[in-house]
Amino acid sequence: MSKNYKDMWKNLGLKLIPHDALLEVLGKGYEDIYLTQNNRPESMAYFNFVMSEIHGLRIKELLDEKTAGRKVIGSFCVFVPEEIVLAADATLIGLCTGADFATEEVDKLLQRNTCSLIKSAFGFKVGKVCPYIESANMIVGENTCDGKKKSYEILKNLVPNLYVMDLPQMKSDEGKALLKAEYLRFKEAVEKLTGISIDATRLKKGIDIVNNKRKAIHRLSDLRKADPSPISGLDALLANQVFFYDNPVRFTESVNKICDELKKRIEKKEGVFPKGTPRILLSGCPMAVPNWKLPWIIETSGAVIVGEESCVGERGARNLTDDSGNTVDELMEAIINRYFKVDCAIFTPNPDRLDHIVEMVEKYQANGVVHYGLQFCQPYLMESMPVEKALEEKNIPTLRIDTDYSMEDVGQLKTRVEAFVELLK
Ligand code: BJ8
Repeated sequence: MSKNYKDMWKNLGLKLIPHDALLEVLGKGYEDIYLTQNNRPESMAYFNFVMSEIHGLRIKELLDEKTAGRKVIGSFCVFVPEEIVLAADATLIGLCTGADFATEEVDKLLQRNTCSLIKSAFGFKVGKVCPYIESANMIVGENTCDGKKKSYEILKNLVPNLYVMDLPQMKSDEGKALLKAEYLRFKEAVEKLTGISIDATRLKKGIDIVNNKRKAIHRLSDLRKADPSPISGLDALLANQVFFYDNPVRFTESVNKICDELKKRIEKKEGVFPKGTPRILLSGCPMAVPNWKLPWIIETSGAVIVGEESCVGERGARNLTDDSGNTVDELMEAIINRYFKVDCAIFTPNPDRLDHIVEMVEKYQANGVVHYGLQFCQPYLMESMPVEKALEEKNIPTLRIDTDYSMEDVGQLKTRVEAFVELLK
């Protein structure tokens, strides 16, 4: 970290000793997993910097924005529309959900059989180690899976500013009407929070910024079709993770810079792994920073990840918002249409997700799929069996992994992944 931020963290109410311990573990994990990779694109240096400053400079920037009158909104889900937040000159950030913390205290609040992602959000809050949640003027919870939905009833006692967004469970006309009503209610809440009335010009600008960010990620994904792959799955995942934290305009520029470098690498037939390395599509639950366990196991077992069918990946970033409307109503309609296509496993039935997985296997020329389900995540674990069956009927080898954030099962997972990679060879 470039500066000493202890006063800033203290003022945010963080507990400095556990926070220092967290940063040390995070830094060490990053060093061991990321900095030991061979042939990384040089432009990934930007992401090394972002990670080294994730609790430092980025938080300072958010606090400076707040001093200048902007509001910060935290979220746990890709259904929270960033376009609306930006239209009100506010900033949207993803909240920390990628590591275990304060587990004993969390066990006093949540059932043991709650997924790691939800437990992590609580751990960072009760452990007082997340500067993002402490900086947020509003925290948006969403009624997606039962675990999240019910946990917000508990979280509202721990934070002063929880806003709960209801979400549909079916892709029906009624479902879409519910999403519309909720997005209009959210727009009003954001206007109230910021004191800014969102007009068509503002909304168009918000759409433009988010679309550009998505276009950069689409470009990155497209370059991963090459064999040899010009970037590791770990690095591409990192870019998808930072998508939720960074200043959106700066992020877009940085990803486009990586893409320029990758284009040159492809022309020179340069890659991170040799040509012909087995190619894997990762599918399932989202992986938030610093959840790198499974990708790291895969890429140290002789395979390369070429795509993520995940909310931290293509499920979250695909589809642009149509910006051709000229009124707030038309643009809001476009936002609703775009988000209604997100095929999260909370929807029933959810055939689009399976089609998307198959489409991604073909597009990125994957040799097999690793389905990642977090233990106790009913929606994705329930879907994993039909997904595996359908893929195998198409002769696409599939490995189902159920895991959590602990490192206890690394040896066992490595053995299973290595056997799967051998099969792909
Ligand atoms: S749109 S995937 S970001 S809800 S892992 S908490 S589902 S029990 S995260 Fe998600 Fe939005 Fe859907 Fe995407 Fe529940 Fe499963 Fe835990 Fe999960």
